[in-house]
Amino acid sequence: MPDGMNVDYDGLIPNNVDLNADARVRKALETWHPGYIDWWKDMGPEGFQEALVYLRTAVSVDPKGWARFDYVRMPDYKWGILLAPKVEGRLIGFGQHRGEPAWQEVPGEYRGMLRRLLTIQGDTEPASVEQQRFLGKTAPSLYDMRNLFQVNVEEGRHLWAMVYLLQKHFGKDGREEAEDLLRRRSGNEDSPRMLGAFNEETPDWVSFFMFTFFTDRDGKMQLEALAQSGFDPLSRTCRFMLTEEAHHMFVGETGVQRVIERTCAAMRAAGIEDPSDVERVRALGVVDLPTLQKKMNLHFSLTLDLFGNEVSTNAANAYNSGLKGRYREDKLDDDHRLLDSAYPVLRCVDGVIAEEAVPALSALNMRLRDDYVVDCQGGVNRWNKAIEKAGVAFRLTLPHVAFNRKIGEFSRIHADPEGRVLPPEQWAANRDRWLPSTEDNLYIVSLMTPVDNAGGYAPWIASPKVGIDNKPGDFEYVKLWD
Ligand code: BYC
Ligand code: FE
Ligand code: FE
Repeated sequence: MPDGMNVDYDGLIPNNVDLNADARVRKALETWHPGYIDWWKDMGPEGFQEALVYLRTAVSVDPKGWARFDYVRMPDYKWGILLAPKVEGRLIGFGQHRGEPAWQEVPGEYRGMLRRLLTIQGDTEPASVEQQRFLGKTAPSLYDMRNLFQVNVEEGRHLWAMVYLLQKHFGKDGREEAEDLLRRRSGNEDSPRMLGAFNEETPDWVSFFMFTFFTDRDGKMQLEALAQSGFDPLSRTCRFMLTEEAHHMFVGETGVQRVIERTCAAMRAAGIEDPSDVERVRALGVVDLPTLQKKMNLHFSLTLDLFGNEVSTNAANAYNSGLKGRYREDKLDDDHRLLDSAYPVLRCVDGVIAEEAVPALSALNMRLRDDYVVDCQGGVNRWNKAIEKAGVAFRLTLPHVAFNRKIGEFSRIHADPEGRVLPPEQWAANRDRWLPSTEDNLYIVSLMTPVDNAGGYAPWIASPKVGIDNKPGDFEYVKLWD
């Protein structure tokens, strides 16, 4: 069997990294474990720690059969450390070390940079669990509740994945970072999570679906870039995380799709032709499409901030050193060094947005963001197909990248969703047309009454086409009392 295919599933920490033979790291992880469980009980899904949830657990890294479905109490979930199998003879694919054997240990000169990347990646995982911790109480069905908890436990596992790398490869510094990952809290004034979007609230299920569509997709892009890493343990870790990430985006995309289906069906049944007749649509108890667009504008723009500055020496250094590649670097056809090439970047000079060619190395955040926007657009097109199929005259559109930004070129200006630069008064006067207003949010929150009978769905969302693990429609995905 190739290295990494054997999973020790029965110990305290299931793993395929032979923890039994590594007493130092094993001890560090076992020492960290109780703090993690305390964090999970404190900051994980509120009110459901005793419920039996029909969860998928990773028990192998074989692409065809790694999942086991069973009822589990979340604190008993087996958070394992699973790396994709080692590829023998793997070479570094880009940057100044291109062609050298991939590193199994951290190169001394890159310690700081790598530790920072692992810490930022690790920080987002528990942050999202914290942001979503109250949503169980308003789940529109047991199916959706189960999907929420599945996402939550897997984000917990992603934290384990980064903590393993920190503790294995960074000694005392790594153990301190691992402690800090349990100490910071989403939205906390004194010790917030590291990146902006992870300190925002996820107050309702429409936000949850938008978050898993847009923000988990940033996770996918960043993990894809790190999966290219010349530091082989990071690459292998990210490759396995990506198999889980696919489900998170499925939850987001199908969640929004089901909202759309329900809204369009209700409009048709009531004979409402005009999607912008918000008052009449809301009287039906469904999510009007203009508000869905505003939620999308919010989550898309918040997530764009996670790509950092358009022009970044951090990104250039991470690439040049072979630590963080481009999206699907191994499928690209160029010199993989980027010393002489340029890349077009949208910049804002004297209040005018225009394209400018900059050295490709410093434009890597921008490039990853561009790839991200293309990936988002695919999902939006599928949503629009559903609207079209229902015969409703409305289209969802991604706002311009300059809209509502807090990081980078556009953080200094205001722009409308079409990318026109606006004076501050005009932005203020129109903000509520483009982003959810207090009233919009109150309306959405008013829809969030829980439905917890097996097979039942809240009236604002359609039922899914297929069950999880092919279960029938009335399957009890969460046993609240037993
Ligand atoms: N908020 O040179 P720049 C996921 C800071 S999501 C606050 O442009 P760089 C998930 C930056 O730190 C994926 N600060 O930065 C999804 C830097 O500060 P210092 C998470 C920000 O490094 C859903 C300074 O500004 N993974 O997995 O090129 C659920 C200069 O900026 C922000 C990663 O992000 C911000 N948004 O780019 C669960 C991968 N943006 O050092 C999970 C690892 C920038 O000068 N991270 N700053 O004090 C990275 O690759 C990069 O750090 C970033 C930033 C892309 C985030
Ligand atoms: Fe994650
Ligand atoms: Fe995720």
